[in-house]
Formats: sequence, structure tokens, C-alpha cells
Amino acid sequence: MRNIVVLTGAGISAESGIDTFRDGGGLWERHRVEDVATPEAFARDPELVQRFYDMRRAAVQTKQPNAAHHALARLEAEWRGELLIVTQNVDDLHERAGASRVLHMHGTHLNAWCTACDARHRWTGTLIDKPPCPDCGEASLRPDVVWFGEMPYEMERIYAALRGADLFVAIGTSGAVYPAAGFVQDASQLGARTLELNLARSQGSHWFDESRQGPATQLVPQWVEEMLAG
Ligand code: BV8
Repeated sequence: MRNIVVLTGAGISAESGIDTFRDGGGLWERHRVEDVATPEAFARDPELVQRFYDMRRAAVQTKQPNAAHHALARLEAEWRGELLIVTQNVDDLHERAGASRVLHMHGTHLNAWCTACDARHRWTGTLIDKPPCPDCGEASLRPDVVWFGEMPYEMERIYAALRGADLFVAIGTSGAVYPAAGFVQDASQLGARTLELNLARSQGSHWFDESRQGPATQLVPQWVEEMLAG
């Protein structure tokens, strides 16, 4: 057991006070996906979309990584083999907990992407006021997140890591969104052992060799202790 791929979702950041999407009171209860998280929505009403992401970008900067983020950063530092974190989250809590091998397959809140010159810029402020791109000066900045119908980032590196994985672990994800929700089947077919750590059984729970239920801040440090003791 050397190479581990960990997939994380909104559930790992829930105890840091970041809303999940589908749980009670989640983002999708207050906003319609098709109004705020598709390229069509952005073309139709860019102000509504920019306000939605400006709100979330400001909020994430007031939150702190929790024990689950810190435990994964510790595993990265102390594990004898390779650990890669593939996250669906657009927050930076994995990195702020000290992890460095993190792929954001759905982008990040803290970047702005210029659709005129394709440059990406670290961004902590707002975009609704149409600020000029620092490179080309065009007012063409959008959130650097992957919307529904858009191609996720880093797919080649993710599939390469899945091909080399001995263990695939999914943490805090409902298994509702593809292609991420299909990784457990890919990993399983490629011979990896699969483990789910989630508050409740996910939609893909039956694909996992083992599923443990509970809050991430309890399950993840426990699992990391087991791995480092093994
Ligand atoms: C694409 C960024 C082509 C923006 C996001 C196949 C079948 C059906 C549909 C499709 C398909 N293939 C593609 C689609 C279409 C679509 C899709 O999947 N639709 C769904 C709704 C059916 N997918 C796409 O459009 C994707 N693009 O497919 O391009 C392609 C095809 C093949 C290969 C390459 C490309 C792009 C999807 C990305 C959209 N952008 N985010 C933003 O953040 O605003 S998705 C967004 O929602 C998140 O990133 C995440 O992916 C998803 C939310 O899911 P979770 O993170 O799991 O969160 P959720 O709230 O659902 O669940 C939380 C879980 O945590 C729960 O299980 C809960 O029990 C648990 N939990 C809660 N608290 C805790 C906890 N666990 C532990 N501790 C706790 N305390």
C-alpha cells in the first residue's frame, strides 16, 4: 500500500462553516444551479453570477481549515508513499492546512480568469464591479471555477494517479456530480482498494469496499492515525 488518491467534497469543509450544496440549508436550496453555476447563466445574467461568487469568495477567507484538513496535510508529510488530494472544493482550506499536492478539479474561488487573454490572477476581492484584467486591461474577468457543462481541470493527471493508486478514499462527497462521482468505479476497476468517509452513505456508497459514517473531523484523523501506525 503506497499510492493513495483522496477525493474530497464539500463535506470536508462543512465543519469549517462553509455551506455544502445538497444538505439541508445547502447552497442549492437557496440558489438554482442553472441560475448561478453554468456558462449559460453567466451569459444571461453575469451580475447575479458574480454576486453569488463574490459572496462565497469573501466568506471563504473568514474560515479556517479543520482537523480533517490538518490530518490530511499530516498524512502527506509523514506517509511513506505518494498521497494526492483531488478536491471538488473551490476553497483553499487544504493548502492553508499545509497540504501541497492538491488538484482543484473544479477550480478555485481565489483566482479570476480573463476570458479575453486567458490569464489567471490571484483574486481576493470582487468581480461584480468589472475590474480590468491586470494583464490585458479588458473587463473580462470571471470566477476561475468549472461550471456545469464545462470540462473539469487536471483530468489527465487525475486519471494517471488513479491508474497508479493502491487506495482510493472519498471524503465528504455525495457522489452526485460527474466525472468525480465515477472515480470510485475507475479506481476499483484498476485494482485499488476503496474507502468512503462521509456523514451519511453517499449515492455511490455501494461501489466502495468500505464505508464509514461520521463527521470528517472525527473520521479523517482516526483513519490517518491507522495509516501512519500501519
Ligand atoms: C462535465 C464548482 C464533460 C462551482 C462544481 C454523467 C451522468 C450524469 C450527468 C453528467 C454526467 N457527466 C456529466 C454530467 C453533467 C454534470 C453532472 O454531473 N450533473 C449532475 C448534477 C447530475 N457534470 C458536469 O457538468 C461536469 N462537466 O461533465 O464535462 C466531461 C465529461 C467527462 C470527462 C470530462 C468532462 C462539471 C461539473 C462541475 C460543476 N462545478 N463546482 C461551484 O462550486 O460553484 S460541482 C459542485 O457540486 C462541487 O464542486 C461538487 O462537485 C458538487 C457538490 O458535491 P459535493 O462536494 O459532494 O457536496 P454535496 O453538498 O453534494 O454533498 C456533501 C456530502 O458531504 C454529503 O454526502 C454529506 O453527507 C457529506 N457531509 C456533510 N457534512 C459532513 C459530511 N461528511 C463528513 N463530515 C461532515 N461534517
